Amino acid sequence: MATAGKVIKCKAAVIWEVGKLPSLEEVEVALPRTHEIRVKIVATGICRTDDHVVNGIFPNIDYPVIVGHEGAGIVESIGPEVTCVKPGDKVIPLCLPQCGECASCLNPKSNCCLKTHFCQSQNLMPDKTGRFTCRGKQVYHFLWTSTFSEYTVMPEASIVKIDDDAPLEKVWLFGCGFSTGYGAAINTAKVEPGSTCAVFGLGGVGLSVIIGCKAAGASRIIGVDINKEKFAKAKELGATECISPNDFSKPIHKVLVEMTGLGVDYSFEAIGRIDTEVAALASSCLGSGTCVLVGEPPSGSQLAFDPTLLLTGRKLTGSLIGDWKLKDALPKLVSDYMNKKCHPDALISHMLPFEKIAEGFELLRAGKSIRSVLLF
Ligand code: COD
Ligand code: ZN
Ligand code: ZN
Repeated sequence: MATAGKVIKCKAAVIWEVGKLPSLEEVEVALPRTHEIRVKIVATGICRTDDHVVNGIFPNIDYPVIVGHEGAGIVESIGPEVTCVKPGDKVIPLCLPQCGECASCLNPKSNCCLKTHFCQSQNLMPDKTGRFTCRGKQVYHFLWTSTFSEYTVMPEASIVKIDDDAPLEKVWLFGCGFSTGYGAAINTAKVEPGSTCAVFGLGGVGLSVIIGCKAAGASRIIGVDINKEKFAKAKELGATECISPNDFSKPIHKVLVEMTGLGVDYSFEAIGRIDTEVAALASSCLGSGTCVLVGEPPSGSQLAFDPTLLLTGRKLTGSLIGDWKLKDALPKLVSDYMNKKCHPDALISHMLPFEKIAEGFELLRAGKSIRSVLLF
């Protein structure tokens, strides 16, 4: 492409400091170095995690930063020794890397690559230098994706080629929200046909859990959210009932236990709060229930609960990006989408030009959107 080998000037949204919404800027994007790829982002969604960085509750972030981790685009150019993609390929950036070499990547039971931000910083490229500058200042990367920039750079561990015919304005959903929730149900919980499920939080991630529970054949799926405006979509996607904790004087876990006898077979927390994590655990069935934590509470949080909840046979586990090894899984998920085997499109509530990113954040904060997609 004509831009290959040159520094690119393009639009991006920069969070200059905690508490400030991403501001539209012109940034410079340097050339990709060895084992790096520069990508033209076509579409990117806004996830609550991006807002967590705005609010300073995501751990170990350096500011100014360009966030965005649900995106899809086209390879613009590649650095030396890149073999996994070529210019022109359609790709999805991976918010959870798969380096293919670390102990986790070599362990078939783990997707928690040791290059993820849980193990080391992803605020700069692996060689500890950045590719973004704005107004003469270095701007940091986020999760090696930074999809709120028209052009972005990522290492080979954080990118995967997808089907040439995939619609980029749709399949960005597989970069986080849909894969995270859907995988929590089918990979982590392994929901069984005829089972009962409760899903706490009916945002894009919780709704994707519902899609997964339904696909797995659950017979009863109870959505839990304080925002009743989320109920219609949850029911459209497979929830059989929806309840709001605000409608009951007793704790919500007691309501769920009464509704189901001994509690649900599978409960999921897709909010990222300590109190709802404990409520989800206490809602799961005595003797055999499984509770899956999907949301990540603010950094430094500690979970406290009565251990007899576990001694009496409940299992508590967590799910990171749906337990997928993303580089292996996403091409298949995208081809399932192309073959109409899964339908996350209903999660896209708003389509906006990239310049309206602030409106996208406002819709998320007001509880009016599920996923807003920003188009470059
Ligand atoms: N009780 C019930 N519902 C609640 C409560 C409450 N006390 N508080 C909020 N809710 C509801 C909101 O009304 C909303 O409908 C829903 O919970 C949350 O939805 P969103 O749209 O804000 O969030 P999502 O679906 O985009 O993301 C949720 C996550 C849990 C993934 C996110 O917040 C998170 O914890 N991210 C970090 C974990 C991670 O890394 N995940 C993968 C990459 S994002
Ligand atoms: Zn996300
Ligand atoms: Zn790895």
